[in-house]
Amino acid sequence: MTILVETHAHYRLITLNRPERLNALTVEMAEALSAAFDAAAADESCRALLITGAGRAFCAGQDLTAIVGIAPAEIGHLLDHYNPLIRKLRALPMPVVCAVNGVAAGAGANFALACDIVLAGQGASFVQAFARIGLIPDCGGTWFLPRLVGMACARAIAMLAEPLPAATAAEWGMIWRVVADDRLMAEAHALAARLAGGATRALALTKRALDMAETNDLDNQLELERDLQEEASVSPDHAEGVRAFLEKRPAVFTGRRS
Ligand code: LHQ
Repeated sequence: MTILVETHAHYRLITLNRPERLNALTVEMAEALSAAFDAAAADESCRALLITGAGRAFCAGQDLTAIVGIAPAEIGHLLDHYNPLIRKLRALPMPVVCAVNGVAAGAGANFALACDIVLAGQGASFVQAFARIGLIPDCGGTWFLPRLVGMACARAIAMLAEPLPAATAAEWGMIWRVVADDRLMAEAHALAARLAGGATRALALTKRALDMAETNDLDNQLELERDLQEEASVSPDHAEGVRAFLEKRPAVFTGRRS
């Protein structure tokens, strides 16, 4: 199995599972991930996702042994299998946590950056390996990187293709936090569980609003916030949140979408 899916209370753990190849991506794996995202989106009781890698790496990007023999002009078409994944991940109606447990290279690095909250172990690193093999950063890399770290750092990260240690990635704002390697999964599970207990509809709409802010001007963003706030305000979790505040007790959110 190229991925493993484990169900926890209100969230799912997806583990990239080709450790002997540092979890390098194949079309089969992309299809399995796509099906796992669809299943999560269709299940109202799934209120967060946690993604990590098996073994010592997070993901080494495209499996380079799988592109041997493919006509160069066809290689771009491989992205027809990966681009839908990035789109699906961004559109998932729940927060996605990524626990980067080791090296994240090429498309593997950008797959991590596409997630909502990225935690990394101290020993993890991010490598935009593409330049080393005469390719350009894909899977959203050229979009995510400048937005996360600014154009000056994005250019150097993309063109030099040097491993960026997790601590530097956090310092530069590329990821949320670095934790000790032996604490990574405990912290990541705690974060996923906490998000899964949140007001899921509001979190999904927050994700959408922040994504739209990347391209909207302020006027359009204000309009969007009004529309999305209307959607959030009719959710049962909004009513519960206000009730809990007035009754001076912790809110118990259900994540029900209506
Ligand atoms: C691998 C891989 C790998 C196969 C390690 N494939 N076996 C491009 C094309 C078209 C469309 C779709 O999108 C893309 C996007 C991309 O992702 S292009 C970028 C592809 N990725 C890379 O160029 C990274 C290649 N890997 C590396 O640079 C290193 O392996 C890293 C820095 C990830 C880790 O280095 P080490 O920790 O020193 O490990 P290693 O190199 O010894 O790798 C361990 C094994 O994993 C080894 O196999 P072996 O049989 O010798 O034990 C590697 O061959 C294999 N492996 N990455 N992408």
